[in-house]
Amino acid sequence: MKKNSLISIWKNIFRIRYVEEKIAKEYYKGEMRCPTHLSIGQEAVPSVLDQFIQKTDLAVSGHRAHAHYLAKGGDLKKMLCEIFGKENGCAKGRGGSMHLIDRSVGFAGSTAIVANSIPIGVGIALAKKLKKKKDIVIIYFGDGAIEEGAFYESINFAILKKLPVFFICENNFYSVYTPLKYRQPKDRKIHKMVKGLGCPVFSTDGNDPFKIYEKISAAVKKIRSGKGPIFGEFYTYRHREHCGPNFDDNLNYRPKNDLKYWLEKDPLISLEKKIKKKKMIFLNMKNEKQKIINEVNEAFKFARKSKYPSYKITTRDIYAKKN
Ligand SMILES: Cc1ncc(C[n+]2csc(CCOP(=O)(O)OP(=O)(O)O)c2C)c(N)n1
Ligand SMILES: [Mg+2]
Repeated sequence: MKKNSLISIWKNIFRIRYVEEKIAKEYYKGEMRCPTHLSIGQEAVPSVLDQFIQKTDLAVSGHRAHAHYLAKGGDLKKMLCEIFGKENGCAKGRGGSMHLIDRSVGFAGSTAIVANSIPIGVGIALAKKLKKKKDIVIIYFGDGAIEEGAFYESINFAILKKLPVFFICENNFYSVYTPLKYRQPKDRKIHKMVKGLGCPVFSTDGNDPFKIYEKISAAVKKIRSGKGPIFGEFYTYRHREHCGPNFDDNLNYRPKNDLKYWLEKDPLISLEKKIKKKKMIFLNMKNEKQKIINEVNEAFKFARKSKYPSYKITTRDIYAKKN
């Protein structure tokens, strides 16, 4: 990995982490009124993917989308305004945390219904192919989405039509409180099951930027060459509760040892340790962090100052209206 890539990946991870920790810290104030699913612990995959994609490549995501949106180049101020329910938000403050969209940077949208954005992403890929574009489509989803019919219809179609789709499964082993062992047959490896459908697959440690870099680099190259979709399974772990700012391991639904293992593999802390040990980055990391902190603090101020959407805006684009 080149030094510039490493710097950019580290900055992405730190920036996403800082934004979300600040959301968590300030959530109690009651100004952010939407359900909010944090990606803390899961920042590495989108942070690395950013190295290989362009604005014209499109991404879609689900409920846990902050990291995906920011790493695709989504505007931080617009994201925070959206979470604060303000008119300057990327969906005019009408969607909240789970409905991020910024078409100017190729973030085609996130939705709250599990697996809902998978067929949308495949449809976009079909359009790209019909228009003979070289772009690819990234579809982010969790292990829970594998239990939805829409996933199978969509991937089948993408395989059949050789569509330029990168299916990215962030497997954090849980759907809310339920571990995989209560949801899928014992010992099933998701990527192996998907291979059986006829899709090229791989799996890797989703917290290790170096391993992710290697896998994503090869996958994106192959998808861009027109050989059809690839499915990547990335093992990772969320640090906090499924939805909201708190830690919930007092509920004992996750084995203590697993938690300890994954906290030690925290993508930010372990990357910084590696960087320092091998003296890989020679820039002043402290200064760089401060610049990011200032940018994020500024964006929070902007969101707080912004106004709520007008009645005209909140009632626009809706199906049901009173007479
Ligand atoms: C179709 C549908 N079923 C159930 C839900 C409720 N729900 C929201 S998030 C979630 C868990 C999804 O788990 P996963 O896809 O693994 O993503 P993670 O939260 O672990 O990132 C569930 C069941 C929903 N939003 N949509
Ligand atoms: Mg999950």
